Amino acid sequence: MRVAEALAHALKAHGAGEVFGIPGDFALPIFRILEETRILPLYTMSHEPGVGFAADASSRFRCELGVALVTYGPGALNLVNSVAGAYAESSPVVVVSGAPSLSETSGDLLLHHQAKTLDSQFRVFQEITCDQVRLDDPLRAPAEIARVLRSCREQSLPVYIELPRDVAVAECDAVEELAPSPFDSAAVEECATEILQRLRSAERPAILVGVEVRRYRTEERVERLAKRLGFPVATTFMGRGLLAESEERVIGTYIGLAGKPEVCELIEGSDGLFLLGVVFSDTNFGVSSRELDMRRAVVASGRQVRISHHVYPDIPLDALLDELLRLVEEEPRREESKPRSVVYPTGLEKDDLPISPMDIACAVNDLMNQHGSMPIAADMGDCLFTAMDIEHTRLAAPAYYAGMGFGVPAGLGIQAATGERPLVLVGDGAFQMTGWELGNCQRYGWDPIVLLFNNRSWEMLRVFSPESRFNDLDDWHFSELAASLGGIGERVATRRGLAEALERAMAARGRFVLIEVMLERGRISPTLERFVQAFKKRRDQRGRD
Ligand code: S1T
Ligand code: MG
Repeated sequence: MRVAEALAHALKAHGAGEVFGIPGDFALPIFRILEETRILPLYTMSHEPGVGFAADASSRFRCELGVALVTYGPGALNLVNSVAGAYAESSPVVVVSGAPSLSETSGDLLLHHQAKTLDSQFRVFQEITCDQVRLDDPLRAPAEIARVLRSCREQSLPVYIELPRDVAVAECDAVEELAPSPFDSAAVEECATEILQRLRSAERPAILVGVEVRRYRTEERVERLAKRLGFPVATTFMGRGLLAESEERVIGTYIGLAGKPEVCELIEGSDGLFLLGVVFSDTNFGVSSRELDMRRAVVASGRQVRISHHVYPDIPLDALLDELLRLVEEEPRREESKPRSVVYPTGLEKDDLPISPMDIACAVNDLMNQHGSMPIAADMGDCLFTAMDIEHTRLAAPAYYAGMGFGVPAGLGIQAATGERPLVLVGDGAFQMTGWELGNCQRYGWDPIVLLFNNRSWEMLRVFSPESRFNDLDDWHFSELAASLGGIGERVATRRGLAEALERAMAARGRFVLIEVMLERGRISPTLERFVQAFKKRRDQRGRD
């Protein structure tokens, strides 16, 4: 079999469900082989950042590898930001880049698409992936592919595969999947026992879950554990959407002072906090009112467990949860309390008043109560903070890396990966970056509902710098673009208009619906308001230190 074929089979065997990409001459053989063999469905998009975001969202939703296939040079380098975001937020994206043939690289001339040296691209990706390979020998290729794909899955981080165009069509053996990396089960047992002792001696134990819980497919196990122990669960900001399908065990999302006070109190007041799969970032923790009591906390993330002042290295999250469950399920069941979750707004007044971000959350809650929950992709901007008042449902968003442009292509990735119709939340600034990708919906029959928060502004920046005029944007009348991109567009400015447009959108299947929601500048969500206040307070505190 040809190397590109072996790679496609291996991607599929390791869990990839599809390939997103944009071709180029150095990648053409790989594209041709994919199209001809149909090993995995292939979706092309318009700009490589969108390819990366779609692959990232697919991996977040399916908890499997996402694949981005691009050409050498401008294609791959256009992907850098999306892959950096995937790295920051622990999303296992496989980057496959075409490359010049070995014979092409030996001449004196510079090759087209070459930046500084022929290795520049490899080195750039070394910085934002956990494992890399240049497949320049068909004999070694199967073992190298197996190694890199195992790293991607086990570390839940992006990897980079460079495939020269002549090697793509050379013959090689099939890829044999490697066995999982070994770990010490006695260490896992001791660690789990110690964790339970700690948590049980606490008066106010609580569990805080982060993205790794989903990446390692352990949501259901965490839910069982929390239920069995009777502990309340909150998600981090980045982990919003985790355990969305569990029976109301998640009480809400912890964002320090920016979040709901009851969640803040539960987490910051805990004397036995179990942080599971949590990434320590400023948006997750930077706005807390006081330090979390880390001396009494247990932190399981990045394949290690930290308890007070000691560390257990090499403890896979799934093995740890299996052991914890084995221990607690041996014991008699305890009376379990059901925590009360945050209450979300519903019952939007259908009047002619202007729309606030909170009204959008309310309208979406009404819609989902009526028609069932939808997966959500949110961009960076006030739309993400508004999502904190939308019922806890499956969500993909760049909550830590905070890169704009994720929302629309991520929505397409979700629909490709799950077949479900997604809801996309996006600001006008972010839509200017990647909104065009909606034009690809018609080819594949995708029909996301897009709620575009149009405040003609980079509003989130305005709150930090109210005096600046550079945050003003023009009114682009985005809804008028929808028809030429193959979708339906509506522009709404009243609460009645919004509720009715959403109902119409639900009824319209087969084409994307873009609802351009007009918002006055300065009208921001309560969560963003609190976030900004908390951030400013910390900044001022630091200034005094
Ligand atoms: N460029 C990219 C790719 N990502 C970013 N996060 C930024 C720049 C900086 C930035 C923000 S928030 C923001 C910018 C430009 C404004 C967003 O505007 P819009 O999408 O219209 O949403 P809203 O009006 O609700 O703010 C961050 C966080 O640094
Ligand atoms: Mg805006």
